[in-house]
Parts: sequence; structure tokens; C-alpha cells
Amino acid sequence: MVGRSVAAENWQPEMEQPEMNVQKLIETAKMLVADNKGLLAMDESNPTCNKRFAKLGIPQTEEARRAYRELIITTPSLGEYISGAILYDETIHQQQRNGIPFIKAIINGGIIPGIKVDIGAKDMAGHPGEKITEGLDGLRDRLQKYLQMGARFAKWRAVITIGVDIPSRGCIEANAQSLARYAALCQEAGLVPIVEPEVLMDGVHTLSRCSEVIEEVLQTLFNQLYTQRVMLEGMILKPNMVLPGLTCSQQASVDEVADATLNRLLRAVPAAVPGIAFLSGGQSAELASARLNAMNLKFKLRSPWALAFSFGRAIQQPALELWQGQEANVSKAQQVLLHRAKCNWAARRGEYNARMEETGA
Ligand code: 5MM
Repeated sequence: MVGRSVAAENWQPEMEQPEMNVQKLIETAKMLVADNKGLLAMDESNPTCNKRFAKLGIPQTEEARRAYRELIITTPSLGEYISGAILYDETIHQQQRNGIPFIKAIINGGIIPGIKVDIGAKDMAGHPGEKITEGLDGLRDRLQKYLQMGARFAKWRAVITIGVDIPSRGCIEANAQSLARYAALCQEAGLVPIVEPEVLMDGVHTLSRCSEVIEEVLQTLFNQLYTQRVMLEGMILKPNMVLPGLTCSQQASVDEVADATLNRLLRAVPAAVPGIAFLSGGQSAELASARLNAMNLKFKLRSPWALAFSFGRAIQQPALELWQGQEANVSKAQQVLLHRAKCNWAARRGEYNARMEETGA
């Protein structure tokens, strides 16, 4: 495992890559986790977005996806609780009905635009039941294009599955190396990389099995980030919380999840990383807020990094269910979306509680 200070001391950006604006990367990374705000993941690929629409009987069309993303982006005061929004390629090219480009509206709302740049997790050759994320070919050019459009950070998601005899070393190492190569290319381009190694919740595994896997994944990942000369101060880690599998007979309390998550992260994540922005991974919106709250309550003083959020479903799902594709429901759905953003902002302060859900305040 790489020592914390070694990664920072070895970093000689001005000499090695003069064109890289190190200070800007560090500032952007800090801004993404500042003021108790967090990221809104609205980067569902078309197949994922369509699947969620289909479940609610919403048409799976480009116009429906555009209208839904307009609902999110035009939510009044969203920038008070959300620091950055992760977009999908289709979305970053779209505009509001009044012609204002989404990316301009996001920036005007005080939110930093980001972009998902992986092209998805595919079956991994020789590794039944495991995935490898693709998208490195041509990435340097795509990053330039997104930077010119106004994006200031990017995101890449690797998927690790827990099951019988998996994850394998081959899968963990290949995904860690891809994440590190993506992160190095992002920093070269001047974009802050959000590094997302997601260990899926699906399965019967216990909390302790999940803990072990996450620690191994993170140790491997930070070795690769070091090897690929990624500047830890200019990135954000987006991991999942340590949880028992969805079908495990022994579920865990909010405090147990907070303890298991932070104990493993403290072992594996260097202090130079400015922030950890958790994904929600299919947890209910309320549980994701409660668990984030517990982590901040119990560990804020001991944690070297900001403990933030980069939730997709745990912010969007209640609003999507209310919207149902109907123009008449836009304002109500926006209120619900803002409420979830505010709950997670409160959770970062350790001030989230069940009363917030009752009053909607
Ligand atoms: C794990 O998914 C990411 C976070 O969302 P949740 O909080 O809902 O778990 C999310 O950013 C994800 O990477 C995007 O939705 C893109 O996913 P797909 O599957 O469409 O590539």
C-alpha cells in the first residue's frame, strides 16, 4: 500500500506536466465538497434512464429524458445544496424548452457541471459474472471537447460484484488500472476525476464480507492511482457505503454501517484526497441520508476528508415517481427533489433527522 505522504511528496506537476493547472484542479475538487453540499448524479445512460421511465409508464424518448432533466436543472435554489451535477453525453448537448443550453443553466444556478465519460461496464473476458468498464480509447479527445463545453469534472464508474469466488484479483486490478488511467487523463485535461469503484449491493454477502472486499478494492485502486501519477489532492473518491448484501439475512443498523464504512476507508484512503462523495447504490432515500448523517456525526472530527454525497436515485427517485412524465407535476416534483438535496446537506452537518421527512422542511 502506498504511504500517504509519499504520493503527495512525489508529485512534481510543474516540472513534469507544465500545462496542467494543478491549483485549479485542487480548487475545483475542494469546491465540489465545500459548504456541506454534494453532487447530484443525473448521468444515467439512456438504457438506465429508459428502464427507470418504463417502470413508471413514462415514454422512453429523447424528449421525455430532456423534459425530465430540465425539471431537475430548473429546480429553484438547487445550488444551495448541490455543488456539482454529473451529466450524460446526451444531456450535456440538450437545452431547455426556452433554448437555454442545460450547461449554461447549470452554471447560472451556481452548480459545477461534470460529465460521465465511461461507456459502460461490459462482461469481462475470462471472468464469468464480472464486469470491466470501457471508454479509454479516444478519451483524451472527448475530454477536450467536454472541457470546451464547460465541464469542470468527469466521472467513471467501475462495477465490482460479490459472489461465490468473486470478485477475482483479475477484475479488481483491471478496473483499478482503468480508473487510474482515466483519472490521469482527466487531470492532464484540467478536469477533476470522480473515481467511482462501486461494489454492488446485490447478493447474500454479510457486512463483514463487503468490508473486506471494499478494503481490497480501495487498496488496489490507490496503488494504481499512485502508479499512474494521479494527484490525490485533485480528485474525489465516489465509493459505496459498506453494507450487507440486499438478500443477506442479517441486515445492519445505521450506526453499524457508519462504523464499518469509516473504519475501512480510514485504512485505505490517503488523507490527501479532499473528499469522499458516497453513491447511494439503490438504498432508500431516507436510509442513505440517515447513514451519511451517522458518518458525519460520529467521524467528522476524525475524518481527514469531507464526507459528502454523490447520490443519483437517493435524490431523484421520489421526484421521478411524482413527476410521472406530466407537466402538471413539475413543480411538486421539484419541491421533493429540493427536499432530498436539503436532507443530504443536513446529513453532512450531522443535523438530519426523521422529523425532516415528516415536515418536508
Ligand atoms: C452507482 O450509480 C451512480 C450513483 O447513482 P446512485 O446514487 O443511484 O447509485 C450513478 O452516477 C451511475 O454511475 C449513473 O447513473 C450511470 O449509470 P449507468 O448504469 O447508466 O451507466
